[in-house]
Amino acid sequence: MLEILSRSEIADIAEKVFAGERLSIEDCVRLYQTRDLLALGYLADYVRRQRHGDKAYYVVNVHLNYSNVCYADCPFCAFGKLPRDPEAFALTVDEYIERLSQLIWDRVTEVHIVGGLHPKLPFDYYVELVRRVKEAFPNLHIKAFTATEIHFFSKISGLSVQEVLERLMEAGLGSLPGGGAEVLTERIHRLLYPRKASPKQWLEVHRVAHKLGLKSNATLLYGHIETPEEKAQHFELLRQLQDETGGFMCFIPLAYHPANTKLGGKPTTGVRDLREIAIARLMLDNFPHIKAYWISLDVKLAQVALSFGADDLDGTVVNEKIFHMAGAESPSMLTEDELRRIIREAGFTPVRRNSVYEPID
Ligand code: V47
Repeated sequence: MLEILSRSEIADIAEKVFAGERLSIEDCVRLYQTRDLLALGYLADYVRRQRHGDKAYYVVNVHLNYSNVCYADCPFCAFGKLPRDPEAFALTVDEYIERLSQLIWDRVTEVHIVGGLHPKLPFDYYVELVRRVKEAFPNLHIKAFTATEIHFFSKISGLSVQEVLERLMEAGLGSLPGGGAEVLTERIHRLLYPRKASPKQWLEVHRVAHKLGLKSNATLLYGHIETPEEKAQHFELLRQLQDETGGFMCFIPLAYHPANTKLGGKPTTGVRDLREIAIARLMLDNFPHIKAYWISLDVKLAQVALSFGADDLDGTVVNEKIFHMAGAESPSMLTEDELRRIIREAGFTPVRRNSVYEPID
């Protein structure tokens, strides 16, 4: 074993990683405690290279939110607004199509559509939204609605989660993004997102989606009040579901941004961000992709994260609101040339992908 690892306080975990053994919850907690960031990064990079060699993926995509109205009022969120808030908005389907038309150009292959839990919009609005986007842009992959929104649609429509997903898939839904998971424990649910889908309900939506053949992602919101043990439990639940269904494509650790939130607190630091990426790669041994979301990490750190276990940078993004409302200082978009340059300068080969990680051109 390399000297950097054999002298490290995580030498025994390194042995497990090299032997291809699954790490335990206790291992995970120790990885959160180790001061040996380079040993941790080396291990994550080792696993990443076994899976993906020197490839680093990106997608040419756009984000467009249909509404920021949300009755959930989560204290960590700066995006959601109560209906009476002067900044609250909800686009009609016509307005949505009009705005989307202004963002789309010939290389865009994906639109990422999410919004708040709107107390008044009927389920038919969401079906119509997907149907009209697909009609207007038949080649676009529609990655839309977190498991939290899907669970909410089931509540407002009286349909089962399966029926909700089937209707959206018929209309043109292509995959589910990974938001709304926050931290999948009862304590964090009670304290930070009590009005939204519980850990069990969030996991169940993904289980049903995977059964229907719909691929999805998963996230973790870190850097607030969560403990290492709670994050270890989060990984364990995701890993178990992935063993069962194989339907997750990608995991995205999301750094909490405190500006303009009720929860407040301090932004995360670079070491913590790199640690989260590396631990995700090591714990989620059955997830193909780990995303360094440059909107959340900022571009320079996302580039370094490619050497700490990440293999995907998301994409051009354009028009991001959730993180920028909460103080993110990253740009609002990157061009494809910029993404490729960042990847090349980090020593990796850029691979443009579609929404299900197939390489294009
Ligand atoms: O679920 C909300 C998070 C998520 C804040 O699937 C915050 O490819 C930080 O899930 N600071 C939505 N984070 C974003 C999301 C996502 C983004 C990019 C790609 C994908 C994907 C998924 O944003 C929410 C919540 O966990 N969030 N407020 C905040 N103040």
